Amino acid sequence: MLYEKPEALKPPRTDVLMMTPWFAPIVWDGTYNIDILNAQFHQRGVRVGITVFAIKKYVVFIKTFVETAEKFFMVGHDVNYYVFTDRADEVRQYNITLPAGRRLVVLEVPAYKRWQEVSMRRMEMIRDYSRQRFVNEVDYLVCVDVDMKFTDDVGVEILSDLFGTLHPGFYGAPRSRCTYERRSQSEAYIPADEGDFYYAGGYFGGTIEEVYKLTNFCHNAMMADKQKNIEAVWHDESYLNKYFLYHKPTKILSPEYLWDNGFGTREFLKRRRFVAVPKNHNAIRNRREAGAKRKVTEKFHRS
Ligand code: 4GW
Ligand code: MN
Repeated sequence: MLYEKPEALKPPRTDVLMMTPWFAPIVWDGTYNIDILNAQFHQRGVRVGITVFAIKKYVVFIKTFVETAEKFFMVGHDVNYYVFTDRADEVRQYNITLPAGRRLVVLEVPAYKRWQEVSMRRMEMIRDYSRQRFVNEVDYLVCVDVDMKFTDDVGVEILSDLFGTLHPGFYGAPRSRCTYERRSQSEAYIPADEGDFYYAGGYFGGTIEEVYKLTNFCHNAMMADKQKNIEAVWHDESYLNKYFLYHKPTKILSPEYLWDNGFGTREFLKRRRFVAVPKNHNAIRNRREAGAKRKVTEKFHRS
């Protein structure tokens, strides 16, 4: 394999942080050589699982999600799509044919009534299936939102023991602007003078072992809060941020991996790999809950 020699005195990017103070790489375009990484991961015969939840009306997102993933996600590697849904028949109707080495697995799960719970219970379900099933089938899990589409390559450069993603609304924010849970009664509490980055709830992953530990922590913390009649301000995302503060990720994905075109363009953003699909709030979301959810939509624009 031929490629340019890395230069110890010439960093490939000087406009962005490429490494955390705990030596976890931050993945930006131009900082890695995908050919080297593909060779390494192929040699190990890596198997990747990607989990998404399509509960209630969110089944409409599955088709675009899978179709665009087939173009851009882990091309050339073995991939299992794990689709958690309460509408298995509708998911199976899409009847997408996948090439060898790639499978779509439909997992039937209950639909919780409150949207906050639909979002938060993802942690419990990923935890339970990690122990029962994923551990036997894949090496890494990538856990993402479904209201998204792939528009550029997402490959093995994202894989690591434990990875999180910089939230596209907060990559440059000081601690005071990060929307961590600030009430000390909550298990998700982060004091004002702590916090590394603000991580997105809609994109994390790692080995099955590490994802198990993460989801188990988050679910248990949510249950403890439920007993105390408190729910963290940004739901599963708040508990995830708490976990990552004290269990530092071994790799961090830049906002290239989780973008919303509502933000326009940025000079540092060389690629947009995975972008939000605009939602018609009244049609897609539970009408009665739509008002409450408006708050969450603002999350993308709250900085
Ligand atoms: C308000 O009525 C709702 S419904 C807010 C979220 C809802 C929802 C979310 C749902 O009805 N079904 C569902 O499967 N989800 C899953 O949770 C889906 O995978 C979605 O991507 C994830 C997080 O919700 P979201 O994408 O709406 O959250 P944001 O606005 O932060 O991207
Ligand atoms: Mn989403």
